[in-house]
Amino acid sequence: MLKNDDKILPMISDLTSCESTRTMLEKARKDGVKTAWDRAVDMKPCPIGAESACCKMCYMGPCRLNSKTPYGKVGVCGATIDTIMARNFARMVAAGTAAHSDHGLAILELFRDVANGKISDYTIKDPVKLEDLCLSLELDVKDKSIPEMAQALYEELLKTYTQLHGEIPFIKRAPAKTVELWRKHGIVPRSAPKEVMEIMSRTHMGCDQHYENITRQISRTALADGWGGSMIATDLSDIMFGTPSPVLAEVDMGVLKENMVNIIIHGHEPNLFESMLQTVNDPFFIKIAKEKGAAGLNLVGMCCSGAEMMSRHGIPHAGNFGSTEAIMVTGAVDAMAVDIQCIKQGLTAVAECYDTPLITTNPRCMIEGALHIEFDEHKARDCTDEIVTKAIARFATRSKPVVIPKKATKGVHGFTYEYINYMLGGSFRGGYTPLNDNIINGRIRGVAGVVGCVNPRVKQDSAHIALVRELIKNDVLVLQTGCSQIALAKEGMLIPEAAHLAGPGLREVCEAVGMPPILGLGSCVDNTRILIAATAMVKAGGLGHSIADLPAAGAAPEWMSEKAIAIGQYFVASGVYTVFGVGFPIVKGTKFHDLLFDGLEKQGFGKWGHAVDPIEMAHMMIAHIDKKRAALGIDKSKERVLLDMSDRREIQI
Ligand code: SF4
Ligand code: MSK
Repeated sequence: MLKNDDKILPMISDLTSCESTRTMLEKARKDGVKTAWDRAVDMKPCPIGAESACCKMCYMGPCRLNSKTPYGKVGVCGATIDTIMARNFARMVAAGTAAHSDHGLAILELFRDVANGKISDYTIKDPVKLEDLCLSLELDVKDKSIPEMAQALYEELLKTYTQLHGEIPFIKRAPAKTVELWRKHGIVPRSAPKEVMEIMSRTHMGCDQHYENITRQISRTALADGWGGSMIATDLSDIMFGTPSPVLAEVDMGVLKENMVNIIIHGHEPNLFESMLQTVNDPFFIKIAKEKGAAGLNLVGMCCSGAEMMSRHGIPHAGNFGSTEAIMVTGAVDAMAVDIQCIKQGLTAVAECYDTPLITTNPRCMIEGALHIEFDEHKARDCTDEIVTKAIARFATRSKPVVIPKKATKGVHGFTYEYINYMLGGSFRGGYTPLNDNIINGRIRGVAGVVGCVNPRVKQDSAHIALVRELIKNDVLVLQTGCSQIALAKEGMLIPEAAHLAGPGLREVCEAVGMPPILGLGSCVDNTRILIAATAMVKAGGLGHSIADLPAAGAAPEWMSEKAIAIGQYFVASGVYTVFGVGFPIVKGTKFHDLLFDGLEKQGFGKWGHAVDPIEMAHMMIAHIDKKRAALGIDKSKERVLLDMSDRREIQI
């Protein structure tokens, strides 16, 4: 067991709003186990690094500039604060784009092998979406079989990874005016690897040293994420594993069961989880678990692959990124298997304390001290069967006391662009017109995407919850993904009954449709569902001609990852005002800051915003929504006019 140092530790109630995580952090302190929150106390953020005012692009430095007097000094090579910050920001966007695009490529290759029959464990579950996607890319589907359509789609989408010139395929799905803006600024992505490579090359010492030019490449790269790698990951996963539709699911640590073998999957790619679902439903393994005294096998998710599986299959979810160490303190986790992204190295030490096997499964993500059992989709069950065997063995020899928080909150998850289309218009008249109409008539003030991580520098979940409450109270419909969605799910707010917390207009719409005022759309890669929903709003008419015209805004109040910065930038480049909490890795008052927070909007894009206080953040977003409503001429509520018969005769149709 690790020992707590003799120092004053923060109150656990100040660390997290999640009751279960709080209970586990108290136990962790008693058990002498350290988590990210303890390490955050020990690790004061470097104030210069926090604002990207340092450069280590070459060994004449590293050079540290003073963020108090940002123009008082330059690097040894002469690089200014704007060059240094833009290069650092660019590399964050490149890393985030690479992460999502790599995930997308893995899904694309899986899709190819499912289509050509080399992988038989998965199938094409949503042929309607397959055909729709082909049509949206103007592919010829006439007389084509499902495998033929899949092959054509694969070949088209492969351009997202191979093309050196031209435009990535999914650009065809964006509103024409938005694409026109991208073309005008020369930022339509060619392919994800090309854009990431170019960022790395342009940010090398002595290359691109104009923050405005670097910013163009930042946007181009981020667009390759949102309209490229991430979108491929979402849409092909839907085609293979099923497009989600609303499903009731439980969220929080109470989904663990003391008398069952508890297996947690944590990460981002859905394929490991899909195969695990087959293993835990295999009568052979259920029988073995029972022979060892368990009531059965209990598969639960965490983080984003958990959010995806919850959306598709209603699989219980145990908590977001912040709780992945804390959950092992229950002593009830018989195996935690991980794939890629947002997997803390600190998990190994906690796993060791509770004799929980921590199993890495992906060759792109090994962790020193974890057991590696490689997952290969061509023989997927080899890996998942072995993980379950290890979990059963751990259950049979459980030696640590088991303490499971009781809380598990039911909520409705699994909304998608497709389901919203159906929900608002029905099977035959599906469409976004009813949503637009309710925005135009002012019942719904606007739409907000509240997404992203949790971060031990912020009281876990607190900013997400406060922000979303304030938005819906002000008649803003909220779309959610990732760890943010899980925060609100634990709070019990992803249910239609939460409409009573909404303003009168939003409440009326929610009650009429029977929907929650907060729609959960899945994992962080599924933010692309928001892009497509925004596009559908533009195309439905009445709210302008580009995404930038919509009364909409986005936020990531507790962000931490480079992926979050890439997502933020692709929303900004697509036309959305995007507000981040915690801190912002740019020095205020600099030219680069002015460009991101103001100049981009003047060019026709969205822009960045920053606030730590969630209520302030909500009102920044609402003010922006109101500004867009005014620009559309829908800011004045129309008076109800009562017409008599002579008035009616005057109306010309
Ligand atoms: Fe310093 Fe310039 Fe080298 Fe950066 S590239 S470390 S600013 S000398
Ligand atoms: S897992 S990127 S902490 S949302 Fe997608 Fe959560 Fe952020 Fe990771």
